[in-house]
Amino acid sequence: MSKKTFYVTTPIYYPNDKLHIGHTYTTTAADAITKFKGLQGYECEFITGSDEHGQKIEQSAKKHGKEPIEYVDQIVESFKYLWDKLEVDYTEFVRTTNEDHFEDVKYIFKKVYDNGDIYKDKYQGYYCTPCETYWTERQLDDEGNCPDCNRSVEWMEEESYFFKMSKYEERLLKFLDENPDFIQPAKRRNEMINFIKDGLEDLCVSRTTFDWGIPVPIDKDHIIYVWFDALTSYLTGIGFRRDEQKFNNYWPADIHIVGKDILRFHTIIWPTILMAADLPLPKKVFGHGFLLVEGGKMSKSKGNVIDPVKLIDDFGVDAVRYYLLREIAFGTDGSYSTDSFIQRINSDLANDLGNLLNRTVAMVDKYFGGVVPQAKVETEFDKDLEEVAQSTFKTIEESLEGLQFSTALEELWTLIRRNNKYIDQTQPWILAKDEKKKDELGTVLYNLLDNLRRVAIALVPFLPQAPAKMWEQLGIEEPLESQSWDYVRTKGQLKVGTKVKNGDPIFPRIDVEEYYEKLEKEKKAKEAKEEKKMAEENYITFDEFGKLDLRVAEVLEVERIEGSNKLLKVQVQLGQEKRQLVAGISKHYEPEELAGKKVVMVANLKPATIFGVKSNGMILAASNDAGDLTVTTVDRDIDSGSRVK
Ligand code: ME8
Repeated sequence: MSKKTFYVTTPIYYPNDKLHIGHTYTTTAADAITKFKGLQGYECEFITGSDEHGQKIEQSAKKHGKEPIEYVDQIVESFKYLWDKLEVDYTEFVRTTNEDHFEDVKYIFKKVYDNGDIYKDKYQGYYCTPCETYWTERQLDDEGNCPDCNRSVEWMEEESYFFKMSKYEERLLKFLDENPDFIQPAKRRNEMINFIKDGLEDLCVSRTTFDWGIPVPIDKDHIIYVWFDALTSYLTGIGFRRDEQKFNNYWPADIHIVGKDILRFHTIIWPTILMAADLPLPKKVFGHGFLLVEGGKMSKSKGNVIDPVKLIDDFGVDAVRYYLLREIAFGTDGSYSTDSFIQRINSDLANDLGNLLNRTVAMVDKYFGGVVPQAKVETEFDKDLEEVAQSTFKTIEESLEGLQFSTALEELWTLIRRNNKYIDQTQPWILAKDEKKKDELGTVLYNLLDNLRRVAIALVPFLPQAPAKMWEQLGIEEPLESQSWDYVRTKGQLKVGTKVKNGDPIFPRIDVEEYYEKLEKEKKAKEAKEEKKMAEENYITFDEFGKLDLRVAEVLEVERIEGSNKLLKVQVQLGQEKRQLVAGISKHYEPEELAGKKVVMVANLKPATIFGVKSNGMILAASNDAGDLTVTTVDRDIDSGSRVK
């Protein structure tokens, strides 16, 4: 019998900045579905990576004074650090700068070329560098900007290679018709179909305006279009052309999970490239919704970008993953807010789940000396309890088939709450008072513990840490890793006689006010640190600048200082006051040239004696490297003594 396999991918993200909570959302979803399939006995491949070529990356590197590879190396490390913190178990991380990938991209390009589907022509169009996409005038938005990201575009003309995408229009429409589940969710499917029906144009698949990329195999002067390069990573990751068996086991991919922003690339460009390369198409592409922050788009300029590393540090990895998967229906946009985050964690994790575990284990300790009792009799509530469990697990299976993580978790919490209700219904503390009810008490506690066992396993795809903590408190000896979905569906797998271990609450409640106070403190500490850093970097603060007393002074008399070829003795009028100062400008000004000018001077410079002459102030002058010098005068006439700020 052939092995059951499952292959899922995330987009390979651009390493031009740190990843934020939006990227974390996609990867968490991919990890959860992989772990669920793993529980169901599938052998899984889960590929993520980094999309490292293109003009945008080249420009970012330049801005940071780095070579592209040096620049991306460092950012890719931050990606991997985040995935480790998120406890994401990808099986391969594909970097597009990796040699295998280079060869795969060149191979696919050559294959499509040899099949007669790539030709050379001249390209003209409006180019959006951040999106690495050409647009026609008709496609631009009302302001003449990129229709995808609304940033400005540049008119470009270049000789390019073109992929005959238009040739595949009919075939793609037929494929979409025959595979109605290919594009998920369904509402996006119609958008894509309409886009195709508007007419597919041939796609420009090479560039000559930058070097940072994979050269066209038949023409070194051209670089392969970054999307052609990036999409091929889905083949690289599973051993394309290097490990035939593995590739055949996993390709076509079961699902590409992407954001709605790049669905078009995955449901139009990618399938047509695969058709032209004689490769099977992926089974599904899911374009999920976007994560907004307090209702708006996340952006650096707004300063509302949520850093997942900070969130994990503050609340733990389970909380972050739970929130992302539970709060927003996969496929629709959703809004992150700190309030909703804390509320969700407190009510679901701390209250419902944490309390159920705590109360149950404490009662087993109290009434049975910590030893799992036998379920000898049945209570009147057991049948319903098990019915809820069965329907919960069935719904979880069905919802996860369609990547409906929030429904799956909502359903699991129905079961958790049903167990809490079971405690209220059976009232173990009353049963405990009556020796004749001991068996009934045993049944109640056994059922609760056994359901907690099932919940712990069912949570494995979603929460990386809590299931192990629950397992520990339940005292189960078999390793959690050895458990499968069958153990979730089957009741009564908990061994009687197991010794439970009462422990700390697995989800302590978060105090909202305390958290905001902590954020405020951190903000202040950060500001203080930045201020200190600025001072260290020779910035002066506004207050420091205010210490300078700059004034307009009128030059009254000037004479050379004997014995010096540089210095002039200058008398100035400073409002009501007369001052004498020494200026080192005699190589640039004749004394009579200066008299009568209104110049800017530092009036509160500590007095000094220079060449035996008292100097009380300093005239400002500008000079350049060539040695030219000019004193600073004022543009319009103004009283001497006026303050310069
Ligand atoms: O597009 N909400 O990379 P990218 C939800 N390199 N998801 C979000 C999000 C948000 N606010 N912001 C980003 C690229 N994402 C290409 C991919 S694949 C062959 C090449 C997620 O770094 C979402 O999955 O711009 C989106 O599609 C992806 O990050 C874009 O990542």
